[in-house]
Amino acid sequence: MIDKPITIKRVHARQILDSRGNPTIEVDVVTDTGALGRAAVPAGASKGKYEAVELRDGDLRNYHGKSVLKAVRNVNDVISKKLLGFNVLAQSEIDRLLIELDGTENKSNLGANAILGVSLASAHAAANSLNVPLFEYLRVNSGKYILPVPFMNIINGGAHAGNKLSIQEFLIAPTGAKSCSEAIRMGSEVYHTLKNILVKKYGVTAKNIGDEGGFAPSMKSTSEALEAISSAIEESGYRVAKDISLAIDAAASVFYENGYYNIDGERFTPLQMIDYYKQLYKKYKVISIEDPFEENQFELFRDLTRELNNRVQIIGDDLFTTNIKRLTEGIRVGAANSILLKINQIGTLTEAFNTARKAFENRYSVMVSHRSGETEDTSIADIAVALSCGQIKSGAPARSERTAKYNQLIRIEEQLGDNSVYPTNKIGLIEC
Ligand code: 2PG
Ligand code: MG
Repeated sequence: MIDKPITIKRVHARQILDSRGNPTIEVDVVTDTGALGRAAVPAGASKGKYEAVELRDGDLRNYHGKSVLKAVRNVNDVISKKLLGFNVLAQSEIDRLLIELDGTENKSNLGANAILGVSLASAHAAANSLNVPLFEYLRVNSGKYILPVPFMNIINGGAHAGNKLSIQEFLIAPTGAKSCSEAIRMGSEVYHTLKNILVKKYGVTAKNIGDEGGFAPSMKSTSEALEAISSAIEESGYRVAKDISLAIDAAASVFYENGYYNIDGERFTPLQMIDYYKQLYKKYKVISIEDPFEENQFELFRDLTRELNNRVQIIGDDLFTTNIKRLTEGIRVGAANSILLKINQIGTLTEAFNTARKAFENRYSVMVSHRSGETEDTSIADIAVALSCGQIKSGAPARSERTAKYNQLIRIEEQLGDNSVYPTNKIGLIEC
């Protein structure tokens, strides 16, 4: 379809702030036709051990050691020289060049943050130069687009909040909605009802929120959080598990220590943890469980997936870190049945898309995800639509860095009209 290359004329990085007020990198790529692509890179708090390296300067006089000026220089002095004149439409070649230039397995040389900024800004520049939306430029299938079910994180715990909840994220997924925008409306209604419930029970400080916009009340247990959310769903006029499903991200590496899981003041063996999750399914119909175990315990992920008989989506986040090698190992073992896709865990768009393809081929579902440190960049909304993976998590339906992605989905849905479907009553490969 495209015969004439459009070349890269300028690549420029700068340091900006993310949603936690920490520095991060933003990259501009400009083509010879004058198209601009811009991308900003997010950052995690509960990072997986196997993620590609996010380069930070470590100079304590500069943003408490968190500045990313070296990554910025790597783009402006090293990467940009190689990319000038390159065909912006050749995404996989751009990404290959970035990987080769870095030369390490974990992108520790140039920094995965520098590399992702360029990779993603190039895709934006390409899409803009062709005058098509990013989701169309990156799409992997033909036919109608599948819009994602939004998984909204409305109670924050773990590394994202200052309360005693061990589980990091309590999410709602409006599976009974008929469209993405209706799902967002349902989620927002429940969020506000939840606020009232929490304030009544825990006092006005329960309005305080965590890193992803969810409330961070001084709760002490998982069941307390799930009860409050279930009440909020019902008080908003919806049915738990029918209209709106519950989900969690345990981020269990954070509370794992020497063979035990320290959860909500108790000390559980791995077998007790399996039982614990089975109870959550039984009692609250939790439909999706992310990182139920520590990031090296493939066998436990396998056991839980089997025990729940694939009725629950078991997602590997820190387990897989969007890395095709780790996903391949998971597939071999039968660990989990779903993967969280975070482009900055691996560093280039091409690698992340290859990982997603590998998942689809092996009947693993894919959920595209934000990070706890975000920016106004909305690329993940387009990426979820481009992959037609049917699921996204972008935090609460509140705070601009979170709602920016949901708002972009509303726009995309409007733009696509009949050319898209919302997967009503479906979470990845699971009917619900
Ligand atoms: C997660 C993410 C995003 P972080 O664990 O799934 O919600 O958190 O970005 O802190 O790793
Ligand atoms: Mg996670």
